[in-house]
Amino acid sequence: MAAISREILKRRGILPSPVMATIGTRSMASWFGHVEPAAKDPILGVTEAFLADPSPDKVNVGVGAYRDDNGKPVVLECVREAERRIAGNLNMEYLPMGGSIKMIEESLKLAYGEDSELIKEKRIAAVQALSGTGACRLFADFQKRFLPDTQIYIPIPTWANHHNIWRDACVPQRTFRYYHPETKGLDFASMMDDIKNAPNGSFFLLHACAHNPTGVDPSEEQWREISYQFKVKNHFPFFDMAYQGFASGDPNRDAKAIRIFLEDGHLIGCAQSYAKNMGLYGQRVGCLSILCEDELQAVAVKSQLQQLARPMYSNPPVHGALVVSIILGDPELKSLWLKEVKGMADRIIGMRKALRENLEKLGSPLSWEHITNQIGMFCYSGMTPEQVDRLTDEFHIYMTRNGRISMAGVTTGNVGYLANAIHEVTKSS
Ligand code: KET
Repeated sequence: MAAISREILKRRGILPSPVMATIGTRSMASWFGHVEPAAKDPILGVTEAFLADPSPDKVNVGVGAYRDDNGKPVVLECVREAERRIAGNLNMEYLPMGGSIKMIEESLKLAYGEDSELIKEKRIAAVQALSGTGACRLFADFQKRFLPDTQIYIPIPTWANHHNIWRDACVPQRTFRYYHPETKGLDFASMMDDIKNAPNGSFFLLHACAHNPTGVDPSEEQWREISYQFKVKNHFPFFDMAYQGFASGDPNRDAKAIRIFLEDGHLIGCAQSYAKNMGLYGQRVGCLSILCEDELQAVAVKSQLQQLARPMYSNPPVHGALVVSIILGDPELKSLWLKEVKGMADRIIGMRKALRENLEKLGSPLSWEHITNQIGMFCYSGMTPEQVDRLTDEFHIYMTRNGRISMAGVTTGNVGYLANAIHEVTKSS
């Protein structure tokens, strides 16, 4: 009886009220009997599988987390120094609902430009967010609450979690074309068509730089054309900027797409994350900003963002915000940070060259030019899910099934092994 009603309810998509189940002589309510295990996360699930593998040869190029050339996680020197300054000196009281004012100020300078008039005019509503994910989610919730009839256009492909974020915020999703599998580059013409064909006033999710997973970004000229077309269509651009500094090694240059849109007078939204560029992954520190028409509007929007945060997590965590504001607020620490970001970006660029060279030396019949053409943390290799499965099963190499290689996990020590394995699974394709 319990099994039948559970089945029916499941088919109708209704959650069952407690179902009576009999265990031995006891009768008890089964509150959670209908809960099926969730599908594994396509990115974080890879780390779980990697950790469970006892092989000494194993390599993790799944999650986008930077490693040094010994394959070890990195804490930046500027972060260590900021932590020394925090320890024993600063209190850990609640931050305001919108987070650290200082951290927000510094974040806006990074995204909108050191001397931005928009900052001076106080036109930007901004709150500290739970890293990039939290910033996207807060924006999606804001969109649902205040623009309930809008949809979000998401590039294909994109970071898998974008789909989850806007789904859970109950914002309908549409897609736009972005990547060309044959050229392994940007499908600019199709992207422009989709932008033109979307209803006027649509919301678009754009990766500000270092597109994940493809490593393919529009050129400056193409961004200008995109911005122009957004103007014509009155679309709203929401920039996810999770990799500022990781594309070129220079955070200012990596903000170019945003600056082009600002020059053209758009209102924009922007999610910033310090996970990658400051290595603050687990600290969950980021910023959501929305550029408004004037200060009055910005005050209202910020108050509503805070209102969204309050019942969810009340206020954001303090430690990462202190680290970020100390680093960005101190000219010496800031220049150390800039040097360290550049160092990370350069090591990745070096590994791109090494991986490509190794594959070419092995006599691979395929072209691997895209490894060095793509930028940011990832190489979208073009390998099929079956080839990736073989890499994992036969070589203990862990990566997402879409063929994405996190170049941040490639080292001088493992690049030869990785190239050899890739060659083995692709040479007959
Ligand atoms: N946006 C993009 C495009 C992105 O790749 C990530 C993380 C985030 C936002 C969120 O990062 P956060 O840690 O919330 O600031 N991407 C890597 C990690 C993950 O999947 O969570 C990844 O793609 O491996």
